Amino acid sequence: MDMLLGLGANLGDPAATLRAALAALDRVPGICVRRCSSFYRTQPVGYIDQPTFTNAVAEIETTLSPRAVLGACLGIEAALGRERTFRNAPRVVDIDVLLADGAEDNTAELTLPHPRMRERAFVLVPLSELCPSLKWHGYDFAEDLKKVDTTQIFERLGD
Ligand code: PH2
Ligand code: MG
Ligand code: MG
Repeated sequence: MDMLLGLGANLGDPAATLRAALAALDRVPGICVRRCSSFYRTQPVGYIDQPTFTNAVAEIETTLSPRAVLGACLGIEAALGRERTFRNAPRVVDIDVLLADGAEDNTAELTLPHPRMRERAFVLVPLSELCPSLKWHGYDFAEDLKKVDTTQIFERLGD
């Protein structure tokens, strides 16, 4: 099954941490990281008074369920030093499950597609780099991208 993950970081060395997170994901049995977008420097959304973020979207192939992948993501966040304080707070790394092939989910732990991804330039811009014309269960992410404020994307950093 293919899944898309959103990665974000704004404490420490964000680019190095995103690379470490991708390597750690690839080491999880049953997860293979296929591709990752460029890294983008982005304006904080939600809670504004915090450092600039570095964001990316990665495509994985996995034999695991979305919830098991989420569990792996949370474990990697903790191993890389994430501390949870308040919602939208600065973080060493955040790894979100955005979409899973064919799977919808709506539980307290995990909602798929990610409920806020369609309004977030920091997700849609890297997503469109990987999958320029992705449609999913009636959603059209290229159309969503036209509606968001892409001035929140300051810079494409390569990877
Ligand atoms: N993540 C959030 C809230 N706000 N802003 C940017 N630019 N990038 C993020 O990854 C991000 C955010 C909640 O997870
Ligand atoms: Mg998260
Ligand atoms: Mg998040």
